[in-house]
Amino acid sequence: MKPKRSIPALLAMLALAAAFAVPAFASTHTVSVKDNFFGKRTITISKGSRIHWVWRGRGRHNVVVARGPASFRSGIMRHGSYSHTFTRRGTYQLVCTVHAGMNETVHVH
Ligand SMILES: [Cu+2]
Repeated sequence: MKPKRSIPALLAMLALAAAFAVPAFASTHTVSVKDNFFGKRTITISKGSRIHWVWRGRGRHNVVVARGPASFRSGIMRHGSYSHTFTRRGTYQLVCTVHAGMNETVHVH
């Protein structure tokens, strides 16, 4: 019979594993959509991570891939949120098609 590890020892091992693994962990990042800019102009995330855009302005905006390894597009909205999970590495140039110059760069590594 294998010896049982104590709970504290297991937790310590998990904490150690997490400390090393965190940069590669998929996670969710929230970005505000405001008038007329994205709350984060540049964001770097891990492959498999999700960005959750939350509309916090008064105007109508959308989130659209202008250039990138994959394309997606939210509706043009005044309220609400939109999410996308990035499953391909690379650089995504995102724009709001309603407002010239309203853009965001996402680096997925
Ligand atoms: Cu806009």
